[in-house]
Amino acid sequence: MATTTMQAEKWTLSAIAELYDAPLLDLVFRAAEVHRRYHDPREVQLCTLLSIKTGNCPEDCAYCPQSSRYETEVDPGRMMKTDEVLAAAREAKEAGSTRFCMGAAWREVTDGRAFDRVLEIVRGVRGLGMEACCTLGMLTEDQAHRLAEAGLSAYNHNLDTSENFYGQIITTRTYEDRLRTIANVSKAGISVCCGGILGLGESQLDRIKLLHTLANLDPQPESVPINALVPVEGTPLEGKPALDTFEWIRAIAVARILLPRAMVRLSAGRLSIPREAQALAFLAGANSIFTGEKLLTTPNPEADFDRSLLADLGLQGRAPDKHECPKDRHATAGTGTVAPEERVAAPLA
Ligand code: SAM
Ligand code: DTB
Ligand code: SF4
Repeated sequence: MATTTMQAEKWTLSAIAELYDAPLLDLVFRAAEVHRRYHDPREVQLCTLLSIKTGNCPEDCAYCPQSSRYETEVDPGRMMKTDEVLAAAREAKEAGSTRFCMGAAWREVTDGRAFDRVLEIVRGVRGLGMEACCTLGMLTEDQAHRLAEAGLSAYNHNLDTSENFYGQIITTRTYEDRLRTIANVSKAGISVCCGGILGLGESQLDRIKLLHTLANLDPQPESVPINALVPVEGTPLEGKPALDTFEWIRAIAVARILLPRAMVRLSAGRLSIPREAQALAFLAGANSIFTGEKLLTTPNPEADFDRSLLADLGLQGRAPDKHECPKDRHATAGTGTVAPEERVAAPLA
């Protein structure tokens, strides 16, 4: 495993396993306490995803409908034009999103026209006053610096699962490759968005190990997307049984306790999770959702569902001028979250 991004162990595997195995409601209660200490519990950040280059990806990620190795209904497309992307970003902003996340089905970024266009798009999204996040595959240090110069707020690159289980899901790149890109993003001063997927067929220990790796990254990711597998026809994981919703809540609660300052984002899979379970996820410390009818290629809850969910729970979308993303903080000094205590929460007694 790459050592550059690992810090002296802050959380041991056994302490995390103890947390993970606690009675569910004790765990949620503890996570809610941490959440309220570090964040405004009424606030949920709304994010919008856009696939700026869809399909034909050479990688073999077993969950992904965009891999060229699987026959799925995804229609591969050319890279979107800058104006088209910025029009979508404007629309997302009008619908209340404060973070615009752009995905490209690439193994890695290649220097040249496509990357130059990404830089132009990033400048455009930042010019709209939104946080800009990209997920473009592997990045070199130089490419990360160029994205930082263009004003990129955050880069999403997930570890997806434990190092042990990783080889059963992806064979075309290694965990080490993933960690190297994350280190390059950090070194360039861009916020790291790094999380995983639950429901791939991994064990509970794999989930604990993933959370252990995330918690001990140095610096810790500022954003942690928790995806529940969306099983897509044609992919090797099409028949996977649905994830147990309480396992989803457990992972969210543990992520909140281990990474108290991070935004914990409910990402893929919300469409098949009942609203009451989503409410419990907010109590357990989730504080961001992806809105809009589509994620990258798969469907997402409708705007009305999300509007009434937040209204019924007394939650509000984050205000457009409030920048929590550390990279963007200088833009609105004085709008920080509830003053956090420096100490890291201790494991459950
Ligand atoms: N190609 C880039 C990469 O892999 O880094 C970016 C795009 S990729 C779609 C971003 C993340 O979406 C993946 O790391 C994975 O966690 C998540 N994802 C993709 N397909 C999914 C699915 N069917 N269900 C749940 N999450 C999924
Ligand atoms: C992340 O962890 N989840 C988002 C975002 N980062 C890029 C993507 C979810 C994709 C779900 C499958 C699809 O819609 O293609
Ligand atoms: Fe390609 Fe990313 Fe999908 Fe893997 S997850 S197949 S790298 S688009």
